[in-house]
Amino acid sequence: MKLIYAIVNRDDKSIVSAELTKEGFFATKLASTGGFLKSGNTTFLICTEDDLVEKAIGIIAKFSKKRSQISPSSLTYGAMSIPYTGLPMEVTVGGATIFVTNIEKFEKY
Ligand code: 2BA
Repeated sequence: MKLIYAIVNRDDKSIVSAELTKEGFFATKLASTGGFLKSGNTTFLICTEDDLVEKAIGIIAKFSKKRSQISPSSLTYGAMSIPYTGLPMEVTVGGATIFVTNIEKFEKY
């Protein structure tokens, strides 16, 4: 079995979730925050059989759009906001960032 971590833009989370469920995948959605843009995204955890991994990734890829976003012009350390030395820059985010790991044991009680 494999565990798929898929980080998707929050605007795509509903369609990705609906399509995964429609195709019979079990998924958990976690609210997450990108370290660079510091804006919210969604991380899906999907545990599935090895031979279904590519199908799940195909669904995620199909419904996760690429977007241009502007990087922040300041960085925040604790309560302090430090001016960023560079100008805000445009970055391309997504469609989805995906990691796949092996699962040693899977049980449900
Ligand atoms: P963020 O960290 O907010 O990054 C958003 C976008 O900013 C990235 O899009 C990339 O285009 C750019 N970016 C990130 N770090 C950068 C850096 N050090 N220098 C220049 N540009 C940078 P994506 O690559 O599509 O990543 C989307 C989100 O996926 C990330 O949001 C983060 O939450 C996650 N992610 C991406 N790569 C990761 C990794 N290797 N490990 C863990 N999470 C990752």
